[in-house]
Amino acid sequence: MIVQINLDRLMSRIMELGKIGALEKGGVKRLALTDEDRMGRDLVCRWMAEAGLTVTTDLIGNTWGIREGREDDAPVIMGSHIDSVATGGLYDGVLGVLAGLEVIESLNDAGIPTKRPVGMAFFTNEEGARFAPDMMGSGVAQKALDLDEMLAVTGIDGTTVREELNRIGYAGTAPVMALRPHCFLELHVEQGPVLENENVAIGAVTGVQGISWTEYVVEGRSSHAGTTPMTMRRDAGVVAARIAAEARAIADDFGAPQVATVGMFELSPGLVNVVPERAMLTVDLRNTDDALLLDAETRLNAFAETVAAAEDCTLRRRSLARFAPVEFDQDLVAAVEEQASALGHTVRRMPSGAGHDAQMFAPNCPTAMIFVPSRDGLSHNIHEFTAPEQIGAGVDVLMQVVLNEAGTSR
Ligand code: HGY
Ligand code: MN
Ligand code: MN
Repeated sequence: MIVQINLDRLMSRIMELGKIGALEKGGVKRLALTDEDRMGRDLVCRWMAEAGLTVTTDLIGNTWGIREGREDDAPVIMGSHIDSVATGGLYDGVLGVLAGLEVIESLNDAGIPTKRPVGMAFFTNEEGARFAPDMMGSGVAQKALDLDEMLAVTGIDGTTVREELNRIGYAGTAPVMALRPHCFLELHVEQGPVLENENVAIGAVTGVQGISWTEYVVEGRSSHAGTTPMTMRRDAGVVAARIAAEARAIADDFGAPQVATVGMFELSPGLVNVVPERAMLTVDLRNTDDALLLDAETRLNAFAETVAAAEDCTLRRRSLARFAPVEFDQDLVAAVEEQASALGHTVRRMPSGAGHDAQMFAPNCPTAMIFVPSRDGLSHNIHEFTAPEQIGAGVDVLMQVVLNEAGTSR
């Protein structure tokens, strides 16, 4: 059975949601639990209610809507996130949430009942940019992360998750693990260059690589840039710079798929003529192989200790996120592949370089993801773009997998 989606409706909603937190030169800034996040949540909840869904919010703000099925059974759930990074695009996360809503509305339009209930969801703080770790809401919802610990997390602006969740009015009442899907499906932009480079329409995602986020704080002594002999310096900035260079050296030495990113780098007092007394940097290491990821972490931490001691500085290290690689359900991955081919789309299997809410559901229910291409492989960038026809192909595949999993009965 082929059910037509309304691509215009989906695209206009993506654009409308993109107006919330819109940046001057394009893209969005909708950091988790900010007013922009609240406004985005309110808009999507309005659309969910208009679609006749029963909407529920849990203790960490995850929100889902369910369309009843003929049988009161575990639902097929589609979902992703609507929070963004500070230089976010219009599609990261949003596509998976609104495509889920579009699948449901298209089923409504076509008057097609399903055996199983079908639902869609958005999860709190997938990005982890304001409050680490990432995939926080889905991690709590699937018991990979502890609710109280996450509510107590202090963000980069000094507020806590609990304070901000209450402030925006999305501290719900549904308990952890209230959402128990029959299976979980996430449509997402690839955010990398593979599909575009190979001119492939659909990615049948096999799993997600391991993720390690570490914050290093180096403390030395401020002193005069001109009068302090090099032998007397305790320069926290130099230590941080060496750690950052070593992170890149590890990625170069290990080779793909190892990646390393220094995303935050702060010096104090941060003045031209003062040797820095304090430095903070974050390092994001990822690899599809957990043993190699551990090697990378071990090498970097040992290096950091050595260079800090050599500069007579102290070093504090804090893990902000650590998720092992995840494999998706082989049958569901195969279903994505088969449905894409049956619809005439080119498709290839591939791992995800980015973290996703789906990885939190994978241990608890059959889970798979569908990728569509990202222009120039760009994401976490205001120029993130995927063409409507590429999005349409992804939603068509999502629809077919959902119909398969939910079962239809006239
Ligand atoms: O960091 C990630 O991979 C995701 O965007 N949260
Ligand atoms: Mn995302
Ligand atoms: Mn992202």
